[in-house]
Amino acid sequence: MNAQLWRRGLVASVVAATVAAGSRAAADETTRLTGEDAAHAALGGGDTAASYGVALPDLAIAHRLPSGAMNLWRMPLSQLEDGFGAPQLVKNLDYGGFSYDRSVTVAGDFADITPADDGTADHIIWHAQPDGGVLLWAVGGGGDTTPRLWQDLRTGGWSYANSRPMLGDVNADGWDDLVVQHRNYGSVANIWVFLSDGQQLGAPQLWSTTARWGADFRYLLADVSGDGAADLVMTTMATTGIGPSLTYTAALSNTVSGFNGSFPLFQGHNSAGWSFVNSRQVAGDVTGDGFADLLTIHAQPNGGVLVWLHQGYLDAGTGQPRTSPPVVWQDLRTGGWSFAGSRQYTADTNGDFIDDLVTVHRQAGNPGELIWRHVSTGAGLLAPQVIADLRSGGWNYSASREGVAHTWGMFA
Ligand SMILES: [Ca+2]
Ligand SMILES: [Ca+2]
Ligand SMILES: [Ca+2]
Ligand SMILES: [Ca+2]
Repeated sequence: MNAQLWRRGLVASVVAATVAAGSRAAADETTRLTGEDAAHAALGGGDTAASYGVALPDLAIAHRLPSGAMNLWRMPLSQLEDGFGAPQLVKNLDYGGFSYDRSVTVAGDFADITPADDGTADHIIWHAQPDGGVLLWAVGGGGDTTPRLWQDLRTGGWSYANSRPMLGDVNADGWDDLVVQHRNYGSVANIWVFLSDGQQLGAPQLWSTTARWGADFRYLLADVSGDGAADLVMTTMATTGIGPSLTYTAALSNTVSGFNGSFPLFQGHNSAGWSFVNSRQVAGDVTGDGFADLLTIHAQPNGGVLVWLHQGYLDAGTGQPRTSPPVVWQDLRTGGWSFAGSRQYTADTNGDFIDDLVTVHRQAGNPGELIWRHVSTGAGLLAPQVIADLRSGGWNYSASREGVAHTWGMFA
């Protein structure tokens, strides 16, 4: 069963469960999935046994401490869960040389990192070493959040400065995999994949030797082909004045060993206002049809932001991934929205299997931040709603970074 059908199956079963119960499931009726649940492995593969699964995403936050070390936090992003919108401290890393500025943190659903892992966000810490290499640490959820050293990449040519870790489930087994863009030479980059086996990440595998490196290229992972495996989407800027100024191109995961092909998804001309520099990209299935959509978060000349939808689909003739012509999905040109002062993510915040937009926004005259959700109806975004007010309590927009871990639970 492909992801599209699988997702429809999920929606149908949950609607039935909701009707049977007479109301939307309450927070105490959901439990987290871990690898011990047979349903977990089925989530990525489309087994109908997982039809009671529900997204219980976490916003995972790394926050800089005055010492230069960091705290790791998680905040439930689904209204179905207890603690919705309330940050919880996962681990204080003010020891052992952990450095906020010398690391990148990536949150996901990588593995049951310890026997006590409860299925909440896993944090991968990609940490610079004095020799220029990298140590890869893993922090699970639950009662044991002591970092585990998973990989020693201080030799073998690994460079912290020339690498960028990302995540995506590239083999559709339900576990997130670590995907690292690593500069090879000049503007040429390799893509390395550390596959999860549900317990840890395996040795790096070379999945592409034709990726790019440099300030004109950005990558994200999203399943644009609808087979459940995350594909590699490249955002580029034209280097000539007359070319398109914002271009999206996909290479598709073959689910085993590589990203193949080069499928154009979007070309935006600078004469129409499209800008690589003045935009950022997030992906998610905000229309609920099983295909990842791309959202362009675009700064506006007079301030504010427009959110553009590029709806994903497969060309009926070729079977190749496409996106529909972009449409404005939300107009945030007024109301104080700032491109430079915000960061965007996607997550299903209300358990309807449609990804919603999440914005972390800086506040004028306050070091803290507000966290908003923009619930998708599948046909548009509802007015933004504050889900966490972090203007007090020591939160600092400029000294924190975050990501969404797409973790799962089930209806009891
Ligand atoms: Ca995987
Ligand atoms: Ca795919
Ligand atoms: Ca979609
Ligand atoms: Ca939703």
